[in-house]
Amino acid sequence: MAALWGAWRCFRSQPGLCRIGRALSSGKSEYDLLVIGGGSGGLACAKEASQFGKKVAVLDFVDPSPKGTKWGLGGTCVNVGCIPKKLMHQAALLGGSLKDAQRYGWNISHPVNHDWSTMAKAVQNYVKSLNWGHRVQLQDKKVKYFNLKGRFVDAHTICGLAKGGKEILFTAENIVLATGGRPKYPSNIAGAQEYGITSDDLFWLKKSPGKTLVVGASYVALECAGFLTGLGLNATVMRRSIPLRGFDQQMAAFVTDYMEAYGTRFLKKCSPTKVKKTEHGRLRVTWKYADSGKEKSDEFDTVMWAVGRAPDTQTLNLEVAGVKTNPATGKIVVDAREATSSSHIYAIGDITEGRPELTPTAIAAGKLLARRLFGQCTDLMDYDNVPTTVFTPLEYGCVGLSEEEATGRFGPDHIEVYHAFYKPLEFTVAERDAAKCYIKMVCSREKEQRILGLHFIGPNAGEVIQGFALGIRCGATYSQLMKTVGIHPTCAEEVVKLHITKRSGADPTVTGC
Ligand code: FAD
Ligand code: NA7
Repeated sequence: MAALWGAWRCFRSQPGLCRIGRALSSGKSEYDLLVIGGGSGGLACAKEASQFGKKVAVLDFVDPSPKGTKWGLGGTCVNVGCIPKKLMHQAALLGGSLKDAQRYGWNISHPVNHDWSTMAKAVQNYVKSLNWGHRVQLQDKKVKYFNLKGRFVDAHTICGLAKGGKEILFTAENIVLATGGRPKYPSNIAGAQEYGITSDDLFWLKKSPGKTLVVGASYVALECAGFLTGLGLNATVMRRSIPLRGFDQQMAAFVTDYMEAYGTRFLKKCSPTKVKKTEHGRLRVTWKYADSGKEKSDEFDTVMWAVGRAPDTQTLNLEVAGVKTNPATGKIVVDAREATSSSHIYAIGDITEGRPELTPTAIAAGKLLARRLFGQCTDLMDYDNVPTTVFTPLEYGCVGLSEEEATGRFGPDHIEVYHAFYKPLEFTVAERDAAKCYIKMVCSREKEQRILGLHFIGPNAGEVIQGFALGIRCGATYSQLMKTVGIHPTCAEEVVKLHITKRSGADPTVTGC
């Protein structure tokens, strides 16, 4: 049997010839599970499936960015997302800590400079170690890894294309699509792709990006502009509408107000119209204001587009497998079991319609899917109350509904919003500005006041929100929270002390212990 399937696998030198092997596709599939995409979701699903003694393979392939940046196994989060982003955010925070340190008595000789190349090399080396770690884990768990770009030949057959053009055919009983997404470039702006970069490139730059324009205002844009500013670079955010669409807008305004007060320049209600290279090798960007129609321009060293991400579904040849996508987004339509319109083909993570684009949700969905497929498990992924954090200079963490969502869903008379402006103790001696350190908790107004959403701006926001997310998942109420003893002195204790309602109009500034 093994010999038969060895013969079945065709190894060819010309792309497109995979189709020839199709006649052999009767009989048992080679793999119990084949995963296309070795990122957060795909790797988690493959490793989990292998625990059930199943024969599992993962195909992962990274197309270089238009600027030629490429990376290894692990997907977006590891290579061009969460990990390098958080490390560069940390590098920026350390700059702030150096300033604080002097107030705390440390003698720091001046001038203090940041060296991009040193940081980038250290971050990139760490990412490479993670690439290696993923390969080792797959090997340990007996998951076969192929550095191939997958596409459907038919509903049970995948053709994997190697860098050099060679192809391998695979058959599988179950197929999981986890190919994630890639940053978009705007299509109608002259010079956008020729001269601009995206987050796929930023983290792999060997030299400092210098004066940078970041176009877009969602969390990728703000986080990147935030750490560039924190590293001492001149960073501008160009936004055409609201910041952090989808997040609580009062919190979003505090996040961007703080960034603006601490050095990030914001160009508002405008969009770029062209990018040109100057004779000195800089980039001249022209933009237009939506209200007045006036045009302005400025020179930058780097232009980074953070104008959204597109799911990597176009080259999968989904039609032959009967997998439906939403034509408006290109994302794969899945049901609560992550099943696509083709019953043995599943999709998880960023390529799926209507799911949060976050690593922990992709991982959890992948693991649960594997357990449902091969274990006795029937649990479905619950995408409600997923906590997240925006790693801007002043971090913003949240879980549950925004004030707007809660108001829209239940009506203003049926929700109670508790809030507080507080001062982190660390900020006092350091004489830091805490004007935007703010907590908001949205509760139902019924007797026990179930907590619907929690929003926190301040240091270590992710660490603060993570624990409360458990409470909210378990249906915590305001009265239970009030019985929770705080940990003193911390920022998180301010959550369990919230007592001023927005409705009261009282000053929510915390004074004293
Ligand atoms: P991915 O991790 O993108 O993996 C998909 C893999 O499939 C890639 O390796 C891709 O090259 C490969 N592939 C694509 N097509 C094929 C094919 N045809 N054949 C074989 N392989 C293929 N999330 C958080 O939770 N926290 C954060 O702080 C955070 N920060 C982020 C910062 C940035 C700048 C970005 C861009 C994203 C961030 N995210 C964050 C989101 C997170 O990275 C994604 O939600 C997550 O990586 C999605 O996982 P996935 O498995 O769906 O896909
Ligand atoms: P998002 O979340 O889709 O946001 C895109 C941002 O870019 C948003 O602020 C848009 O403004 C703006 N945008 C979109 N097109 C343009 C053009 N043409 N010109 C100017 N501004 C534009 O994308 P991200 O890449 O930041 O993040 C995607 C996901 O990746 C995110 O959920 C993370 O999980 C990781 P708008 O609000 O539409 O006016």
